[in-house]
Amino acid sequence: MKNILVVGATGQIGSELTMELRKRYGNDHVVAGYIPSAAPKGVLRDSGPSEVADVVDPNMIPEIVKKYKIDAIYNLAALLSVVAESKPMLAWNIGINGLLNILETARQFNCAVFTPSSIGSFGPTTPRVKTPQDTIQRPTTMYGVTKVTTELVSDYYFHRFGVDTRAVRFPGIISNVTLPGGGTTDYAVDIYYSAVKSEKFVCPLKEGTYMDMMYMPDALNAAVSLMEADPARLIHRNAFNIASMSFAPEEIFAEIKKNIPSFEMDYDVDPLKQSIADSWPDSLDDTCARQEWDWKPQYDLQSMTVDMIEKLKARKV
Ligand code: AKB
Repeated sequence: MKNILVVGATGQIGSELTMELRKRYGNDHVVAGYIPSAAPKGVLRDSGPSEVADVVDPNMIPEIVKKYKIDAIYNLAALLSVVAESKPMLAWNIGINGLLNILETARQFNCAVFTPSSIGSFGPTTPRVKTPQDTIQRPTTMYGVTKVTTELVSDYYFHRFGVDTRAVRFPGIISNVTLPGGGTTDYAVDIYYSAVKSEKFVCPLKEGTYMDMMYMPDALNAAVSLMEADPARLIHRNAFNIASMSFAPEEIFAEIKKNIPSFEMDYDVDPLKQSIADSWPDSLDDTCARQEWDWKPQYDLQSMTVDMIEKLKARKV
């Protein structure tokens, strides 16, 4: 990868991924693509080039790719699971029509493409615990439908046209920089902000709701390591299960309480979020990622919690 375009560069993952890529490949080699309602600010804006890059406009992506001689695209444009349920047509348009614009550009200009899938690509008939890499994918949300389609279309472009598409299935991502918005796993970020602000946290999911989660540094490392991996070793492409921790609300609460003993939590279950969470696996089996490109996470619930609290306190959120 020499010149990289990040589409969705101001979102939760995009904002940190763009900075990580600039660190690894040089500031001028990583273009932050954004939509006008979410323009980059601060260090993200000042540290390298940025361009309006709306995936649903078929002309914009090829123009940027030509201008900057892009050879790899990280496509992070998507609506998250909860908001996609209220705007299913928009979720499809951004997730799939946008993806096709990216893949067609990649085919024309010979770019590699990373478009993440998610634990949301699974559904209630998927084996729930240690979900295998290759298994039933019949999601019941529009988000999940777009993610399964993303996996299929990305594999299609690889097999049919030789486009170097690769992806992981992200769990809930926990970060101390940019807040997520409209996801089912967002509570696992919000809970840290409440704890650090000495507020009682009201959890929208009930006790015993297990989902896979991951700390942002591991998520960024997964995306970049997979894109750097030796293609000869890849049996799978779109998309790899990755995992580092799985917990229920009472477990993350207990871990935070070890660090902030006065912290309190209540439950007020949101029926939509709960039904989405109930349709997703409790934990994924990431053996294939470990075997095919040496995936290995660094953080568990305990070390992530210490770091999150330290970083949020330092930022005086
Ligand atoms: C969501 O909750 O929608 C996302 C995801 C797990 O893909 N964080």
